[in-house]
Amino acid sequence: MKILTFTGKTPSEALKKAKMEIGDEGMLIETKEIQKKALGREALYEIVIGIDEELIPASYKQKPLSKQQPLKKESQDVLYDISNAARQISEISKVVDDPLKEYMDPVQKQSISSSSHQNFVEPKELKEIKAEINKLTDKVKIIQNMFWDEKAPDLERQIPPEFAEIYRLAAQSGMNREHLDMLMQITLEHMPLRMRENSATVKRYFQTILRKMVPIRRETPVMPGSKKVMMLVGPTGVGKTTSIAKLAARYSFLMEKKYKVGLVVLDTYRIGAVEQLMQYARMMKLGIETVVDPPEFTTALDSLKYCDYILIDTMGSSPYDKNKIEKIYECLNANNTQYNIDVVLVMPSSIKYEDLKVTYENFSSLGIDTLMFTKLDETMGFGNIFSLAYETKKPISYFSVGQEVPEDLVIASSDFLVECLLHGFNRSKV
Ligand SMILES: Nc1nc2c(ncn2[C@@H]2O[C@H](COP(=O)(O)OP(=O)(O)OP(=O)(O)O)[C@@H](O)[C@H]2O)c(=O)[nH]1
Ligand SMILES: [Mg+2]
Repeated sequence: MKILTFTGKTPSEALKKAKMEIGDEGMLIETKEIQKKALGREALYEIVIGIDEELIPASYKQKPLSKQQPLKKESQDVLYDISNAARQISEISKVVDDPLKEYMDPVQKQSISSSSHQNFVEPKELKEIKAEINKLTDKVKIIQNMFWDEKAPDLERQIPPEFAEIYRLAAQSGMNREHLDMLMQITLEHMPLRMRENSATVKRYFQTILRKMVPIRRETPVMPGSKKVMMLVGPTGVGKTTSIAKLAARYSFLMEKKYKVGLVVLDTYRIGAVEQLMQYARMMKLGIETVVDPPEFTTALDSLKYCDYILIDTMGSSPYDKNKIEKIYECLNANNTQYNIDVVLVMPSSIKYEDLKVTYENFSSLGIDTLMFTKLDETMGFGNIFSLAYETKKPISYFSVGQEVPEDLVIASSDFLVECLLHGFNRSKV
């Protein structure tokens, strides 16, 4: 393989030069800023391309080595943890032929590979017409996106038109700007040259990166002889009690194995709150314990020791109400059983990223294990959810997508979240 370098005022300008000189066959290895923009001086970027020697067009004349830009060792102002990103990208590069293939079931994969082996040869003219139509469709999209009048961040000036659609979709999803720019930077730098041609392949690549970056806690059924204890905490009215009822129904009736489920209510200040869960417990014939003071917490857990799952409902607290959060903390502290309690922070997806972050910080003294997002049916943008999980590195365990018990509960998956983020919530895809 031959290593060639090209320079330009932006990475996309350098890329255009590369395409003009050596066509589309090269593989982008590195992009770096070799000269910072300063007063009266343009920035200068260098891209490094690897290409098989026999694919270099005869018309291409390589500059003598002395005239090429020196390769700098370190790149300044690194936006993100590059080693981490590179590891993820190298995983992604294994699936770049068709990033979606990774998520297909074996039957789908089989049918794709067997159909590709069939001897069907498309007539050349038809292929050309299809390619022209694809190019035209893409150009229309690019023109549409040029009318998008969002205030341009610095990075946007360097974004090639084919990336504009995905950038607009992600920006409108409520994703934190820094996260979006970082994701875009990774996509720009690591995407194989020949995938940059049209916005559909750019979108697929970006989706793959997003999927890899969402932390998800997979649901693992409780092992025989052990127990799962989950406590749902969060602001008032976010859907904790409703979610407990959905989870209780799921574990006791809806999984392959039927588990024994018990409920504990810490919310004893409001009669209504206890009554709400009591009704569900009666309907599903579940054991239920109420706790007024922290010392009763251990007794309540002990009396449900015959259960496989114990679900604990708590009083809703404003994220600023330190007293109520403190009360929950005292109960957790008073736990004298050997059970490990999974603390699930429940938050509505309908609030913006900054508010989710404040909520998370105020509840973090409870030692949050996973995140659960509710009311996905009441919002349009899902970038806030992605950003919170990405920023806090706390995995998402469940989504609640409506008021119906038990059906409006979704086991978290990165596929589902990325689909919501880019195309909105669609009940038929649940
Ligand atoms: N649209 C929609 N409504 C929901 C969802 N989850 C819960 N709700 C509704 O939100 C309201 C509050 O739900 P609760 O489960 O009582 O909320 P909570 O967090 O227990 O409230 P407090 O105990 O008062 O803190 C109810 O009307 C629920 O039906 C959801 O995913 N989507
Ligand atoms: Mg409640």
